[in-house]
Amino acid sequence: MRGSSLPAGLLLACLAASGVAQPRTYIRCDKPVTCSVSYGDESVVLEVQAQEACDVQVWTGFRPQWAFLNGARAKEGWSGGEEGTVIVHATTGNSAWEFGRGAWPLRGAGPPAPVKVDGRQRSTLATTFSARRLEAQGQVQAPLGLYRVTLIPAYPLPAAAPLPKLQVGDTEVAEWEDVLAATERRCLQARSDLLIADEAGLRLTWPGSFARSPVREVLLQTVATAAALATVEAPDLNQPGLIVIEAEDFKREGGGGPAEISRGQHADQHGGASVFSFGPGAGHWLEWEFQGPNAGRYALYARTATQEPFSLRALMVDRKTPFPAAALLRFPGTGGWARDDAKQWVWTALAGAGERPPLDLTAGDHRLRLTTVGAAHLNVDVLVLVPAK
Ligand SMILES: [Ca+2]
Repeated sequence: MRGSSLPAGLLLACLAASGVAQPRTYIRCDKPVTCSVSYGDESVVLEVQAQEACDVQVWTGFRPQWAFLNGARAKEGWSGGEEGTVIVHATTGNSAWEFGRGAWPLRGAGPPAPVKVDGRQRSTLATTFSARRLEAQGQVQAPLGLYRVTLIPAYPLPAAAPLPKLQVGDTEVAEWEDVLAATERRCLQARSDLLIADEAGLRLTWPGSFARSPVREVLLQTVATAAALATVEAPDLNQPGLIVIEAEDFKREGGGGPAEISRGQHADQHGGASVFSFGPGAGHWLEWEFQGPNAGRYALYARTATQEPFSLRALMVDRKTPFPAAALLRFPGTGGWARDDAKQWVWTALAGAGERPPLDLTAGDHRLRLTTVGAAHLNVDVLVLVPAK
């Protein structure tokens, strides 16, 4: 429960707090003073702004077993008052008091939190504890890729405990899934995988007052690394059995946009048009439909252009990731947007080359989707499915 900030003056505060049946005197002082009080489960924080030395009586509801003044242990400067209250001997100026019971809470620098990437410790987060939260900060280096982020608590978390927020680069994780780790220890897993581009700052904020650090370790597990797609020769679009999907004929889009269709504003467009403004927002997706006349294995090629150093997309076929590397395809920078220079269009093989197997397709209707990962535009002219040898 958070109390109110009270104005200076002779102060007799009777706050009807939520969940408390009877109005109660929370703070009392016989001198002009400004106070605020907030209540945790086992602790009370009192902030005082006094124009002259005075005694402030505050309701705690328990006899304190420990006290902090401005973040340092305070054995003096306070005494027990009437039952369930404490009297603070406030000096002139600002002071922040904290009273609690149970184990002494951590304050100031605490034990660092290890960060592991695929099982190996790569860095630590420097932790600082205050009356209201744990904050931990650091950097981690990891190859450009998508990572699953898991927070392993140091001890079982009470069901009602507030959950942490973790900032990884520019992305904040505030939604966690409660999962059972291999060690049978319950842990928190970010609901969506995060992109890390070589190096990212990590910042963990966990509300609460802690007697010991709740963080055992932060785990990053590689979901997909972004191997660059090599440019390839243009496929022969006249060969039999090819399925040509014009990018501009996408059937659906979501997660951002809208994508724009260029009809003649770009160089050498196949089918007379191409897509631009695909991205830049993460999550923007385009979906195409096509018919596989024959069941079989197909390589997938794309003709794209981007002035960015690279542009990342996830590929899905029939709403599924066809192979792990499809979760992060790294389209190469082509030196421009191909507005005037047709050489800025390049072909890459999204499936059926390198570590990326061909797509196994049945005869009939299929959906193909590209989703923006990160934040870089990609111009797309045409996608082609070529029967794999
Ligand atoms: Ca086209």
